[in-house]
Amino acid sequence: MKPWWKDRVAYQIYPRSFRDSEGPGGAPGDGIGDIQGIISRLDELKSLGIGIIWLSPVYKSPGADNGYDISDYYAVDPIFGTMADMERLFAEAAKRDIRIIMDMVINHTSDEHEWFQKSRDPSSPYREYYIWRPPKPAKKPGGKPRLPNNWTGFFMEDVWEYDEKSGEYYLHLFHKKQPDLNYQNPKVLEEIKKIFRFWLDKGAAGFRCDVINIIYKASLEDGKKSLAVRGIEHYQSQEGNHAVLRELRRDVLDKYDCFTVGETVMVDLPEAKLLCGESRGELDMLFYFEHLEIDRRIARFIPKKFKASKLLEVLTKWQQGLEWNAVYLENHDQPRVVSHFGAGDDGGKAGGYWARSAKMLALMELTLRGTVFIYQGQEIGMTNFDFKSLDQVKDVESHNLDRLMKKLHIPGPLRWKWIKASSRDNARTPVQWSSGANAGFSNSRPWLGVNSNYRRINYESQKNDPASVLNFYKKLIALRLENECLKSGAFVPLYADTRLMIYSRELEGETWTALLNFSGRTVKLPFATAGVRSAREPAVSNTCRADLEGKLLPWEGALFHQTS
Ligand code: ISL
Repeated sequence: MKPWWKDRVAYQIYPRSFRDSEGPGGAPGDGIGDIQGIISRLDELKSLGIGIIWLSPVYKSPGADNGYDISDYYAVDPIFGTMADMERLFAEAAKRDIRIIMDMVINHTSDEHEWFQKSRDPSSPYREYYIWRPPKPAKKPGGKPRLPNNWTGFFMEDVWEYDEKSGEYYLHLFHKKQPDLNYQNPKVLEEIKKIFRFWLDKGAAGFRCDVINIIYKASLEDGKKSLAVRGIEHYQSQEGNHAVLRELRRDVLDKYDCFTVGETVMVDLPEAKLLCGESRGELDMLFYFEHLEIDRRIARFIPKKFKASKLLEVLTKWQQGLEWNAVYLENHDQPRVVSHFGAGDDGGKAGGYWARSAKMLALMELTLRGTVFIYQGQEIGMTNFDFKSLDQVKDVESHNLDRLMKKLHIPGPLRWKWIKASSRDNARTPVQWSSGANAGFSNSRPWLGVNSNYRRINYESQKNDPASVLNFYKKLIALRLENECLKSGAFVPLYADTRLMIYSRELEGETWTALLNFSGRTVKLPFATAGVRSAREPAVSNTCRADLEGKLLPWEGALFHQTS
């Protein structure tokens, strides 16, 4: 039987920026989104057609990495609400037939987690929960002791932090307040199983598993010289990592009606097949990054030229290569897609292309094969932040990147350009609900600046406009939900060049053909595809042109339907 999660569209909530509820009696909120705020917007998600919520972390956390540093997996952080609020959220979502998956961060905990605090004592049974090592002896007698190995981390920091109390270093692949757990110790996995069960029993329908392909450190030997994350060959998708995933599935997940989607860093297709092949019993699907990195160097940091042909090549590889895809264009770590692959904010100019390009990208995402994930604000075409200086940016990664670039003597304007293109705060500005104060996100000053375009780009103004980005998403989601071919039909690439992309989806004599222009120029169609030839008018179009006349207008997207 086809699992339920293949028949729904998912929506990611980054709670801090989704919606801040008011204090009692309308008193000012704290400017940080919360669980009550999510509950107050469930009807909007339902009307969009959402059937699954991926909830970014709401657990107790000191917030060094906005909740991806968990200090208590069994408690809700007071900034988001209480456990009773969480229970209400599960219940209210269930009433609307929306299932919630929790974000599970198990590569590391917060350094304020009780396990870590105890593990700082070398004689504690918790010592082996983390990865502690003494310094390496100095190269020459009398020289300085060295770090335990030469690895570099994901946040452009050293991966070893010295702890006075222990007299040793601990490993942290991310922030120093995120020490890595030790999966060579079977006790750690037993703790994780308990945590998984706890949330499944509360009503979770599964998990989004943070950096799940790098949790098992097979060895701590020096890494090969490389620009990006040195040492990764010692922990990326090691056999021990696969074994952990299989054990979690066998002992916990298989006993519930749930699914997992892994966030898998630097993953390639062969590795992905091992992680989520249906017969392997590990993950159900995964988030890869290659399609978002086609116009970036060094992961997402340095921009390079976009080519639609490259995007189609990468999409084809993954669409055809995996049994089932997690389809996404945005998340809380990535730039807004309308700024990344689209025309960006056009300043509200007459004839501007912000809305048209946002719709074209919606058309692409909702006609790919797999379970689609939409990130909060994407459905109204939210754009990258418009901050003017680094002190408005909160993302720890952006600050570390700036420090590193300064060390490398990269000039200020270039540093700022790269931070603007890569900062994770692009996606983290508060959701623009209305043109009111603080974009209707909160009745007090938000924790992170609101994009100044909120008066033009907001939910309220799009809700009743049939031509809005929001209503285009709604229409496409509804179409997809009732059409098996759009969900699971074969993906067939037909044509691409620098600007243009054409592909079809095919199932049992039914064909949908998508034609997409990724540029601000009119482009000639190179040929009339079968689907286009026989269907007179597009079934969906972001320009409403009935006849394409052999060309696509700037940022135009059209979808043709054909049955034989
Ligand atoms: O962002 C990336 C690729 O463009 C990767 O470096 C990777 O996705 C990311 O650093 C890992 O992300 C996840 O784990 C981090 C957390 O800060 C992110 O928010 C989370 O999505 C550590 O828990």
